[in-house]
Amino acid sequence: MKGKQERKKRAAAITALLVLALALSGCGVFHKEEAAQEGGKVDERLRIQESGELTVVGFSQIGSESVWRTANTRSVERALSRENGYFLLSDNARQRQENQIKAIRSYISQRVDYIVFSPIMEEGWDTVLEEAKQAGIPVILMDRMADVDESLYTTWVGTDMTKEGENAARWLEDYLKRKGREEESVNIVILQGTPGSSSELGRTKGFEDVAAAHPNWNILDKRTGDFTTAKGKEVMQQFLRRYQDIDVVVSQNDDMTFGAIEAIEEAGMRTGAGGDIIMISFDAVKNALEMVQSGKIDVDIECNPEQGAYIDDVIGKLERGEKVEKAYVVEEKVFTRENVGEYLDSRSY
Ligand code: GYE
Repeated sequence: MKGKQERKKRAAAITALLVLALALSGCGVFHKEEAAQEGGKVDERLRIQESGELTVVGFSQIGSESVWRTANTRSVERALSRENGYFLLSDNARQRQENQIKAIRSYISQRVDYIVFSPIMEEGWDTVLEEAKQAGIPVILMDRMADVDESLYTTWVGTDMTKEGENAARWLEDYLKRKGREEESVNIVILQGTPGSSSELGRTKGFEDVAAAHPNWNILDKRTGDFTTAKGKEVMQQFLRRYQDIDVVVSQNDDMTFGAIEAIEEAGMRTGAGGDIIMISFDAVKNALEMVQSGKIDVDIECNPEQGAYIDDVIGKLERGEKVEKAYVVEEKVFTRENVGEYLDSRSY
């Protein structure tokens, strides 16, 4: 992989280009102040790239749609800090794929050392990742996957979303059995995440694969709440209007769960232990774990957002010319009222 020497050579070429660009931008195209500010940032990056003292990483994050996402962004920022030897360029795509593609293109043109990004959905990345490959910039996928040829990325760090979906269904199997309800017919609705994202696809598939073995589990409906509280609430209201007898809500993240619980309570019902509707959630952020403890959420399938340290580790290996795996799967748990107590205090997000 790229060592400091090669980086320096590349930096010299970029300096020449940028001097030209800055000279052109000085020709009355930008306001003076903006140009000076931009110039300042560019100058700093250039100086860093030239000295080779820090590893320059371009990070494209999906957005800030959920508590999980914010924790994930922080984890990356913490791990790829200056003290750890990084110069981090970040972009928040506000849940739009075209913004992510734009950010990645800009990282390519800035000749960063690595691109780290979490693909909002699986499809649609071939062209831009081919461009990164042509430019010789290693791409590290984080959290969600891209449906592309393996040669278009160096490695992926994330969680096993299909297993998360399966774990949700296994918990339900077990729960119904314990309550002696395994023969009863059970009506289920699914609040899905962003359509076509790995988290939506995996969690839906994992759950449905297990559900297929239970002819008495009726999946009444599944619709997207886009991983947000507001949409989760809206979609839950639609479900409640349409279906009289919902037994189980499978909500593919905690933020949608918060919205769904509001909708259910406003309709005069209760979720969780002793309530009317069984509530299954994913992510396991602190607020949700508190609801597991108080009994409003029956089970929360953890998805671990602390992926920054893995990224730092992978980059370290690449910098030393060591081989990396094609995939790193982050470990996670399943939280119920029985075990949540021991984890709640240490939860930082
Ligand atoms: O569950 C959700 C977030 O891709 C695992 O994205 C991630 C999901 C997470 O917005 O809260």
